[in-house]
Amino acid sequence: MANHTVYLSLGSNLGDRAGNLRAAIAALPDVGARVAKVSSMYETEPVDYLEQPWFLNCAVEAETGLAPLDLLHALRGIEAQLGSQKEFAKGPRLLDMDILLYGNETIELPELQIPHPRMLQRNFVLAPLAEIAPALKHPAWTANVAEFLATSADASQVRRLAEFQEKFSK
Ligand code: GSY
Repeated sequence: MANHTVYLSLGSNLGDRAGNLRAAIAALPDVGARVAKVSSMYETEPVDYLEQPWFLNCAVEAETGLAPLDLLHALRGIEAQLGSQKEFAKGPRLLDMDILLYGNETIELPELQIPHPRMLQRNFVLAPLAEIAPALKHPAWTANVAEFLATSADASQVRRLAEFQEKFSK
C-alpha cells in the first residue's frame, strides 16, 4: 500500500508520563510508521473527566503504508505492550494514542472516525499539532490547524515544555 502521511495525538497521565510518550514514539517504526516530526511535550489540564492528574500530550507526524484500521490496531498494540489499561472511559491512562488525520481521507467506521471527531475542540490536541503542522488543513475544514487553535473556545490550559523537543530534534 502507498505511503500516507498521518498525524497522531499521544497522551499520558499515569506513571512516568514523559517516558511513556517516548517509549510509544520509539515503538512506532517497529509497527510500520516512520516518524517524521514530533512536537514538544505539553502539560495539559484534563478535559471531559476533570478529576484526574494533568496529562502530558504531544503530536507526531508519521509516514505509513498501513491501512487505517491496521494502523489503529498497531497503536492499540503499542498501548497494550506498554501496559496501558483504561479503567474507565475518559479516565486516567498510562498511554493513549489517537489517529487524528490519515492523509486527506474521511473515515466513518464504528471503531474509527477520521478526522478525529473532537480534535478541533481540544487545545491539548491543537497546540502540539499547530507546532509541527500549522498550515495543515483537511478538505472538509474551513480553516487550518493554527487558525483553529487561535480561535479555540476551549478554556483548558496547555503549557509547552521546552526540553522534550530537544530529544527528537537531533
Ligand atoms: O483523549 C485522550 C485522553 N484524554 C486527554 C488528554 O490526552 N489530555 C487532556 N488534557 N485531557 C484528556 N482527556 C482525555 S479523555
